[in-house]
Amino acid sequence: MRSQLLLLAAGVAFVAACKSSTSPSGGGHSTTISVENNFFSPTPDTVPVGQVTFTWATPSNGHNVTWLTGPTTPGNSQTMQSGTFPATLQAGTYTYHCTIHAGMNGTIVVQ
Ligand SMILES: [Cu+2]
Repeated sequence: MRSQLLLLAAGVAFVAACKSSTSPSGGGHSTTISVENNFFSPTPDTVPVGQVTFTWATPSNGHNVTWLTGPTTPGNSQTMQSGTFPATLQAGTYTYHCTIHAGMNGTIVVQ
């Protein structure tokens, strides 16, 4: 049990180190975007036309998805502490943020 906890702690530390990078080579190709404290992952995210689903990681400070720019304006989410939020996207580049946490921004490139 103790060794499992240590492994978990090491994994969390590794992920945290990755997230601190601002390298433009970061990003992903996932139709599921995690809403973390206080960042979105992956971002930038490259996906096909269609639906993406934001999934709140818990425990959550409470976050929302509010669209900023893009070829269409999907509805915004409520501020939530758990759950999921779907959005249907057209081709183009979308930007969004959480209105509560400065710097909690995301980009989705829809191809
Ligand atoms: Cu937030």
